[in-house]
Amino acid sequence: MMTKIITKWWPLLVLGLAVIVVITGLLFYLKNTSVLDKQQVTQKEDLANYEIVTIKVENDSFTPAHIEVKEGVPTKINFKKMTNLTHIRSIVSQDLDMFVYLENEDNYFTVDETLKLGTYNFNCGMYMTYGTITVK
Ligand SMILES: [Cu+2]
Repeated sequence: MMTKIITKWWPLLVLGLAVIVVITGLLFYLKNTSVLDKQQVTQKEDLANYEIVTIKVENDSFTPAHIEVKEGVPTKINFKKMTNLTHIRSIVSQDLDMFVYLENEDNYFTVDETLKLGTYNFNCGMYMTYGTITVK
């Protein structure tokens, strides 16, 4: 009697198990996906409490090539890549101990708040294209 019932219902039982496995897999997938989303959000640049100064990186120039930042004011410089057709791949400054690889359209560099008054040089990494940052 018992074996008869099992024989009759086992295809449904297998189907039920398969559905449970698929749903569990789907939940796992969704959970991992949302974790990824969260990581992307936390990686977003924090701009809220900073003064933002934008320097456009063009074919072989910086616009403007000279900027001023205020002493003691939290500042980020956005080296904004205007075109992919530029030889400038990074921004380098020995004065500022700075290396910014131009990976995205917006590339932020946080200016050290304790920088002394003065003018600091930066270049394209090949000493071809120059710019300056003055702290005043
Ligand atoms: Cu260069």
